[in-house]
Amino acid sequence: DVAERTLVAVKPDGVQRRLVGQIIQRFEQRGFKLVGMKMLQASEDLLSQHYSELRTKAFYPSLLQYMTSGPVVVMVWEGHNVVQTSRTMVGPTNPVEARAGTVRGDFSTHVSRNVVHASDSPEGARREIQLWFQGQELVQWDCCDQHCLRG
Ligand code: YYY
Ligand code: MG
Repeated sequence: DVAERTLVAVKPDGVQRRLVGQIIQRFEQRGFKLVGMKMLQASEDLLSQHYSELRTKAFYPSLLQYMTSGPVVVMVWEGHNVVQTSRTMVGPTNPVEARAGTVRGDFSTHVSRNVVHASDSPEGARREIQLWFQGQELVQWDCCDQHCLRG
């Protein structure tokens, strides 16, 4: 029985602005467990699968252009209610609605440069994790504090 997992990605603007460390730190300090992480230049093919639900939107071409403009850092985080909690930590899609204290509320102003991705549902997370990671890239390990955190 595997605990809930979610996919979080630092988008090209977040990598360029050297925000990777601060974003990882927020998930670590919240109490989630990192079970996969890599940096890559995502292909248009991968991103078109990742964002397949958005392909009819007007912003889709520029979204793909932006997401392929540089490397991303993709992570899988595990823990109790990690999908919903991560969405709360990341904040609303449009930074104008994102409160200080959220990643988008602290680091972004424009919806097209909103620094991070986080899966929006457990089913979406499963789909996205399979898309971005090979099974053997995910690490099962015991975190020494997991009994305190009920992770
Ligand atoms: O899940 P989340 O990233 O918060 O938003 P989605 O509705 O899934 O859209 C994905 C991505 O598309 C968003 O993070 C930025 C971009 N986007 C945009 O550029 N302009 C919009 N009006 C809406 C979304
Ligand atoms: Mg989304």
